[in-house]
Amino acid sequence: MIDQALVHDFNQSRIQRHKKDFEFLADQLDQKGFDIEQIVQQLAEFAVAIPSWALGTGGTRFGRFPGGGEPRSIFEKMEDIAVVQSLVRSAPRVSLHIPWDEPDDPQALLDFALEMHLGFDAVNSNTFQDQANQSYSYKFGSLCHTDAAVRQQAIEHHLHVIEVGKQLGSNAITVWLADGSNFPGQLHLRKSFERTRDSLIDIYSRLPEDWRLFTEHKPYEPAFYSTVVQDWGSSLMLAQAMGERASCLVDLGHHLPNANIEQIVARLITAGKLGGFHFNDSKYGDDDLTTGSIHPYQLFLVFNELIDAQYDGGLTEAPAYMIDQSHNLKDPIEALLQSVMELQRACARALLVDRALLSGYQEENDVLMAEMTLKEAYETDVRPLVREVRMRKGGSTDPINTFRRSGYRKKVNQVRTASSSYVPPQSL
Ligand code: PSV
Ligand code: MN
Repeated sequence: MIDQALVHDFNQSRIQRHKKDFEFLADQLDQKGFDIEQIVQQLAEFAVAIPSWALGTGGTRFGRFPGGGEPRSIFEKMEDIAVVQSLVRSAPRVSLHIPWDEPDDPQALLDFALEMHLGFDAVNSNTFQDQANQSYSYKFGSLCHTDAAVRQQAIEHHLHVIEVGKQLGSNAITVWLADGSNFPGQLHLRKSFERTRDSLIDIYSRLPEDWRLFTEHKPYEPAFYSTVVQDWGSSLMLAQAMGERASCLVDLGHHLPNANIEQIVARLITAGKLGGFHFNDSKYGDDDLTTGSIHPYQLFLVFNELIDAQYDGGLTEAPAYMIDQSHNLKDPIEALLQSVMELQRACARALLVDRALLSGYQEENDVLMAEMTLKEAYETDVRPLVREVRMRKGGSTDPINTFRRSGYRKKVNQVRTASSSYVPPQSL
């Protein structure tokens, strides 16, 4: 794992420079009426879950180019996640995909996680692929299927995922369905949605008291004509039909180009149904690019809605945050470090929006000054702030450099010798 002395020494080697930068920022913020200590405290609370499937090199349907030292088991994935956490200190939980990362012995996995100071976030079901030994195929859908026996099998899978999650101390399940059709006429649009709704109500009725259920929408892929849970409206209808503990999960990559995602976030907050996020980015149709790599301003605007609603009480419960990316070209650990750092920055910037000022400009319809107020926060160089937060929590001021210096990848490359045979699930 990462030697904490290395992290400490690395931070110390840059401490003078960092202190100067931090003091300069503190002074700048002070002049704007912000108490940097308060911002540090708020930012320190931000946490995002790491998905179990993001640690191996993903692939596209055209090929996969595996890197060295890929984790061969969920235990090795946990080790990699612990490395990420030890450097960024905002990634304390793991989100499992079942059956991709189903533990043979959940108690052993939980013990291992606790040893690594990790916990479990929302568990993810998988009815978008057929599994060995299952009786019916999901070729034509799962919870929406025309055949009640297939729906029942999918419902039971969800109950099983919840059962595994319970043993791991998780308290939420995310349901993403590939159900849909490729051709007009293939599916009855209303009936398929209604069957999905009824299946979900069935699952929800058996959800443990202290659990939440998130529905995740996606406009297309693998269904290319109609996806049953295609958009946030459909997702909201499902969450409302299920009940109070059901809400919607927004995957940033699951929108058609130019969709106003921050507005979708705002609408879901108003409906009291914003449950969680999957962070990533997208230029065209992919939903696996590194968070903030394409649309960093949009990421900031999403956080702006979240922080705004936290302040005015619109958001009573923190959404479940997770990174949902598949890494094809970058070292997965480095890409995750980069993503968490990007999220820390977006959150920091949103905390620096002068909300009283913004609200005043909005009331007066001063369009330009309202926009400039957002830009003022967005353009602040918050790097000293996020470095300080990471350092105070025991992490690194420069996670990627520290990771490279640690030689971790090289070490696991030698140990995980069977890595060439490892085949991670293909990215969806
Ligand atoms: C589907 O594209 C998705 O975003 C869902 O969250 C899946 O669970 C995840 O990707 C993994 O492929
Ligand atoms: Mn997702």
